Amino acid sequence: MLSATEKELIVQIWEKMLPVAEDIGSEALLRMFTTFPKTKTYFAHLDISPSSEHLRSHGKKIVQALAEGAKNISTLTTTLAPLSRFHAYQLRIHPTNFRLLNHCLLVTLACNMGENFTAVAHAAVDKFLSAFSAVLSEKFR
Ligand code: HNI
Repeated sequence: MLSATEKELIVQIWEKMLPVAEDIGSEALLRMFTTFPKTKTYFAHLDISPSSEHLRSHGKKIVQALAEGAKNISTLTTTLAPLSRFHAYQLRIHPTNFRLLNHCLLVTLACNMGENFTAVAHAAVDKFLSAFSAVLSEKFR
């Protein structure tokens, strides 16, 4: 579980990412599509080419959702309930895919935060993304 220090760090990191949400989110998605091409099947209805409007706007939504979740870590299950139902029932996203995006989000943060992406930040973000994804994928059957 996240310590109080880790929770504070998570909020700071995602607040810092908000002004560049499109860049961070789209880079993580592009990494996911390139490294794990099967994930593209869920986005067949969108133009996910590098720097496309769809890719950038979707990437922004992901970072904004994470930043919002970071501020409400103790109530993720309730705040994310609509998004969880959407991913499980409408989109039918298999839970394994969340680990793939989480990995790409970590790599993207590491590339963009440089020395500020310390081992402590790495561990805190990894725990947060795991908790976030567990809620998004828990309703999948
Ligand atoms: Ni996800 C839509 C956030 C993981 C495929 N996703 C969203 C939306 C948000 C979001 C926010 C927009 C909802 C809306 O418009 O009401 N997704 C997140 C977050 C994570 C995540 C925060 C994990 C950290 N999504 C995934 C994964 C996949 C995925 C792992 C598939 C590999 N998401 C989608 C698809 C959509 C989507 C597909 C719909 C896109 C569209 O606009 O049609």
